[in-house]
Amino acid sequence: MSTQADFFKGIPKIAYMPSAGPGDVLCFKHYNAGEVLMGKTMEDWLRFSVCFWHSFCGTGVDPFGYQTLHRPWNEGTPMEAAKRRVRAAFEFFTKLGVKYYTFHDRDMAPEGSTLEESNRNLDEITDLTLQLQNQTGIKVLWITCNLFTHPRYMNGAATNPDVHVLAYAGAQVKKGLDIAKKLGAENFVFWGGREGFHSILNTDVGAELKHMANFFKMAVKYKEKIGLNCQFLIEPKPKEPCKHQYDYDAMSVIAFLKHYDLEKHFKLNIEPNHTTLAGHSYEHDIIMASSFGMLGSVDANTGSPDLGWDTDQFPMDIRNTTLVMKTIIEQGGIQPGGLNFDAKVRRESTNLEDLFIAHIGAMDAFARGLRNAVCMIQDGLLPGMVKERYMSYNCRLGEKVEAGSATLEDLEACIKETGEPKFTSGQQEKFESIFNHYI
Ligand code: XLS
Ligand code: NI
Ligand code: NI
Repeated sequence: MSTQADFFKGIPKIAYMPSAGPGDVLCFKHYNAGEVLMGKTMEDWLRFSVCFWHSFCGTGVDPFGYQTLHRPWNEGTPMEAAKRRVRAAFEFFTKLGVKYYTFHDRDMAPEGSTLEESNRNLDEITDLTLQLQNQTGIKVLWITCNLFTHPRYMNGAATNPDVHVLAYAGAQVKKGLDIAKKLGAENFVFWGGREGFHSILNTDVGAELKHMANFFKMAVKYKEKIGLNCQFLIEPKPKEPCKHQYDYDAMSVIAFLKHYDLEKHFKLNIEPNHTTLAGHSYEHDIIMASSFGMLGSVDANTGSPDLGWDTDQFPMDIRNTTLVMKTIIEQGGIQPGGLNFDAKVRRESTNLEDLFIAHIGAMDAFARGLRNAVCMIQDGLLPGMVKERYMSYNCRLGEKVEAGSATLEDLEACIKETGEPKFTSGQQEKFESIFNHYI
């Protein structure tokens, strides 16, 4: 259906062409939306989403250089440009064949000089997005509030030492939740942009953590009050912009949520580029969050392991996508979350076409990851080998350990009876060689 925009002239609706050659980059060679694998369509396993901020607001500015990406939609007054951006975005989503998008309140509509003006801007722009959503069937995967760009947030939002700043953040989140309801967002993300500290000398960490927890409780309360039916997500990140951010990684966030009795209201939105910044391997937080039943969504991107910051590159590495999809399949899917491309084309990738090529390449990388993981799971070889490693638990003592009813006396009795445990190879290289067969 037409979205009445024509910013991407000459780019057709992207089709699945499995036998296309290596130079054909404007088609999918692996992603076949309607194809069913293990009982679900590829589209439902992957639930791709395009992010608004990088792809439609990004200009290529970096700390060392000016704008390199001159987009035809960033023209006119701030409100005119906002409307053009929305139209360009819906044309892009439609041509790409992606059903979801994500945005921050402030990249959808410009901040005004008062809260009321910002809210009016957001109302006006989201009237247009709602209309385009209804026309195209494209939906909001998640909304988030930008609580880090405006100078008022320089010392944090919910963890700011000044309660007036916390209040401003709360007012902004209240409106964000109203907009989430208006647009039928399936999730709502909190990324703690400046929730953290640079120096312990000027920071009351205990107080800040409590303020942040109570801030989240207010959000839960308001969500319930307005009958907003969406999943709350926290996105961990260890550093940048703060030296130390409270939501360091999956385990820190899970511990925080459990400590403050918030865990039933939240899941995690894991961004692998943040995971690697925390010093873990790409798939680490995906598996940690999933193991606690807390993997809610993924910001599908990648960094450069040799760089210490969040480069938000498009994920193109098949090993990584295979490991992520393996976990997603094992937990039965990622709905109502999805794979959101919190990724930006390089500032040197200046063609409009590069925006399509980047998304198509990443979608194909995840489609391959999905196909690989399906083969791996259906073959049963690797899962069988893992199962075998834990076979010793199939005995009375093992069952008691699993059930939490064993005692130290039971363990001692077992060793007195059976003696020294025998050596068992972990066979890591065997596992790695077999894994390589599937990718
Ligand atoms: C920044 C984060 C951010 C969140 C949304 O590093 O990834 O983009 O996803 O605020
Ligand atoms: Ni992100
Ligand atoms: Ni990020």
